[in-house]
Amino acid sequence: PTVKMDVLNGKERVVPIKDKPLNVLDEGNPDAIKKIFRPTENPKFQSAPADSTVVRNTGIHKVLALDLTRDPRDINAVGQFGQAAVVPSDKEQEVRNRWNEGHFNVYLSDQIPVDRAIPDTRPQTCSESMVHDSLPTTSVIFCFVDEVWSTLLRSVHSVLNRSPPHLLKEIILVDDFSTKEYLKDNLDVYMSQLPKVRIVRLKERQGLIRARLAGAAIAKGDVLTFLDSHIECNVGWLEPLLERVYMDRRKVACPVIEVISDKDMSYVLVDNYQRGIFKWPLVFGWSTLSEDFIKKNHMKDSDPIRCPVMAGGLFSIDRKYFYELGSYDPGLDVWGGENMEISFKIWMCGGEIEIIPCSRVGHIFRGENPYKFPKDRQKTVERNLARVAEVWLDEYKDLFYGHGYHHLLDRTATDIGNLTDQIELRKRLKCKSFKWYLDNVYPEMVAPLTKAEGLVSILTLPCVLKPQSQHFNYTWLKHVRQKDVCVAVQGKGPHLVLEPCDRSKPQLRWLHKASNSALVEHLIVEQAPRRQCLEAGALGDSIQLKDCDPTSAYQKWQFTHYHAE
Ligand code: LR7
Ligand code: MN
Repeated sequence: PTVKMDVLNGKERVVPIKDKPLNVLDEGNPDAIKKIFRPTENPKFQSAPADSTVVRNTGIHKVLALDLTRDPRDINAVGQFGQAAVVPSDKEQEVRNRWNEGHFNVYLSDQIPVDRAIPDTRPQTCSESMVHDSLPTTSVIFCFVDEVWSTLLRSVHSVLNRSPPHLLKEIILVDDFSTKEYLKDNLDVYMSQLPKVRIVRLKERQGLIRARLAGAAIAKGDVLTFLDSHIECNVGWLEPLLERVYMDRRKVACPVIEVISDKDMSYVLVDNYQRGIFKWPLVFGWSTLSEDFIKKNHMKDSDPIRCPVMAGGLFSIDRKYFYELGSYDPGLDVWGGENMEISFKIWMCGGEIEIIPCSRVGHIFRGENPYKFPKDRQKTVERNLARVAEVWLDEYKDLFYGHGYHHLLDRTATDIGNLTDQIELRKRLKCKSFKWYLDNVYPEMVAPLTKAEGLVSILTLPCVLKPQSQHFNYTWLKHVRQKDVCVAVQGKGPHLVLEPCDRSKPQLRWLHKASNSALVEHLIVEQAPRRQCLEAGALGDSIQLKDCDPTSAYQKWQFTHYHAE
């Protein structure tokens, strides 16, 4: 018999369907695809009147605007049409009590129908865009750990309700060893009414990266589509993604990620022309294309946007291509950094990453991860990033370590694991250099290899611009460096030597610290038994390490030229 979970009490019981069933396409019915649905209309939003008629025999058609939530069961339901839901004043305490279950308004999420309608937020011009009749199929993969029940269901239903059934091969739910009871038998029972949904249970916590790999390993679709487990796919979201992959299998297509408010669960449309970028030390961010760029390239708001990096959670990739690229580095743990890894890998090894504005998916952005990290969160993410830096950044990895991650260079304190396979993979795929990536994919990125250029010498000598033997760079790793040698403290000092630069040795690191004015700066050994300063001698005498004396003119050092940071 058909069953449905009572969402509010879904953790406890399974109830027979009495009212109108959930909006689920009849997958056995080949005519279902011919039903024409118009996108949700909400006067608050500019709605693209996509024409969903399939133009037969031309090989192409306008994007199907299939939306089974167009005529929702309960138009007065909380949060219906993606509108802000209001918390009654006597429920505010409950909202607070339940917040940490998901780090968003779990109370409201549970009130909102799992198949609510949301506004069609696509740019107007999307109604004109055409896609091929013979698009590849996709497996949608959701990984989750302790996801909120109503949110997980809403994610799944949004895919079923707004994807052309012939393109949706399956939905794979990968349970990354959740601890919540309701995600066990109840989830099995609930999903058993949805023939396209498969559940994979991991036997121990793997983290989202290896969980995605477990989902991909059993996927049968031509294309893998990864999604976070607290999303709502918008009308027409799938075909534009598959179209890009179909046109070129090395294109990796991301939807525009819109915002589902963590506070009131409203669906908020985001600005156009955003692309994914990173800043040092490998921090993901969004950046709006400049008006000049848009004008120069005659861009429409529906045109694909090339992205130096992807956000990570939502994208479609040709399944075979994913494996040709070596999928993800399986040595990445739990959360973080995998979006950098796959982005650099895609671009440097011959692919492309695009945001497709006609494809839109809402995502609940949360202040904190609602699940536990098996090890320290900070250390896990740092370690992942160090793996990425070591494999992909070439000489630019100094910039990564130099922005607050010096401590990762001490490999006795941070074991980043074995990288042989990843380095081999990069060689085998004949991937381009990080310099190529910066020059060609992300030329706006400021990536100076040295922080400053100036004059310093182990002996105190009159300054001459040539020969180069007087030229030293103060680098991002805090080295005072000339080509491959660095200024180092010999033993406990006070004498200095030039040694081969070695990023792991603390005695090679100098703190160049501005004191009274921007021009006078001390060079202090950071990790000597005590902080000591570099002191010039009389002409011809050696430079030595001495106790710091803020008033001494002999301890003030100036680098004559700084690169912009
Ligand atoms: O151990 C874990 N096991 C899991 O299965 C940890 C997480 N997960 C699941 C989790 O339940 C969720 O469905 O993995 C998914 C992503 O985890 P989130 O939602 O906690 O991540 P996030 O949205 O905070 O972070 C973004 O960056 C991550 C870096 O590793 C991933 O790439 C996420 O997929 C990614 N999310 C997005 O790109 C959505 C837009 C956010 C932005 C910007
Ligand atoms: Mn997320």
